[in-house]
Amino acid sequence: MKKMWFHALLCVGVSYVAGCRLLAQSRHSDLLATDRNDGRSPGAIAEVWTQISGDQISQLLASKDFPSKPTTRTLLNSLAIPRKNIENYGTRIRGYIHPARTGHYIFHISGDNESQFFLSSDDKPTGLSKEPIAFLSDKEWTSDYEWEKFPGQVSKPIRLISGHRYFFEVLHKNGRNDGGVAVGWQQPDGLRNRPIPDTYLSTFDGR
Ligand SMILES: [Ca+2]
Repeated sequence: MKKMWFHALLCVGVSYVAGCRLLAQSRHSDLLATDRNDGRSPGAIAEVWTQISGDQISQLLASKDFPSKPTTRTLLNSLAIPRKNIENYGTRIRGYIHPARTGHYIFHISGDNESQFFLSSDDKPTGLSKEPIAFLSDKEWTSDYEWEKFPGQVSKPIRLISGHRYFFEVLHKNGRNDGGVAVGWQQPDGLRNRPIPDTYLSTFDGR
């Protein structure tokens, strides 16, 4: 009987040490993610404005509280605002994208309702594309992470360079019922991250 208890305690002890190792490994991964972002904070900032009616982004932009007084500001760990059970809100997400490889990337957007993804040619807001490179109109909507329902959801291939960072902006407006927005990409080797995780994102440090 004593022997059984000894084995049981030994097993608990070994599991505890293994668990600590796993924890240490995951902390190490976090550090690597920070390194990839040049020491900057991983993630992207989502700003949400509530109590604005309509399906159109123009209705968010026309609000007296846009852009200076968002209702909430949240750090995202992936490029997604999952469907929320609230009506009549608008979203702006900004940050930098850090491609791990040089080559052509294809971006995808899902959303409900009008959703737009703008990408800069460099790390400045002034380099943002005039038109969204992937979008849903105010008459269109998808489920969460439904990426290929409408042609505008998929961008043309865009060449990005490893080691550079690119500023981006997502605009989104939900009218009636619930709705959210998300952005994913296909990397040059065909690997898809949908939505894009914070490993490839860092927060915007300007205004
Ligand atoms: Ca909706």
